[in-house]
Amino acid sequence: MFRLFAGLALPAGIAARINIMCSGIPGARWVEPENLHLTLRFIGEVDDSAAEDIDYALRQIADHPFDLKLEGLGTFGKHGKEHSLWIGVAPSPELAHLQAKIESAVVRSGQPAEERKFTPHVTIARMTRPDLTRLQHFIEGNGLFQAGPFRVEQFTLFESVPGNGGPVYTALEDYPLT
Ligand code: 2AM
Repeated sequence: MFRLFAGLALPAGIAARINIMCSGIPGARWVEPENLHLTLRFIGEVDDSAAEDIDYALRQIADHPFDLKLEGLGTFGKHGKEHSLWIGVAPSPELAHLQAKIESAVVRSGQPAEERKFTPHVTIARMTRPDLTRLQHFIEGNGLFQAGPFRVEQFTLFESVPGNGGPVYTALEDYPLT
């Protein structure tokens, strides 16, 4: 069985810049720079045969490279129970287009459709009952964060493997955009 998702890896320089920012919230579990990514489609647990079908479907996607910019910060979770801190993405019709193609391909391969709206983001920390004052300071201090634009020339099928320090993401296959 594999726990899969399709996404974008970040350029190492941008991941390093994000990593420098990642401190100052007690209890936050910061994502290691090599694990920073943007999820395009969470797939979940599948067996070997389904993984092959997904890989085949993703290989059929034809799309163009495009530029993408990261900007801003946000959280998921109700006020007081924020559980996820993320960097946002500047509006990108090209990213939405690629995401829609990936969604169709994954469904064509036999997986159930994703019901939730696509909210592009790069999770930088996971939190349990964060110190709200420190979280607020972090967001105010880093809210103008921007990175890129950088060129997106491929997307990737990742495997998520649980580890002691949080999940580790391994790239299984890259799909070039040409
Ligand atoms: P997150 O960054 O917002 O936590 C690998 O786990 C990736 O898939 C992560 O980027 C995670 O999003 C996303 N993910 C994990 N579980 C998910 C789920 N049940 N539904 C949608 N996305 C999920």
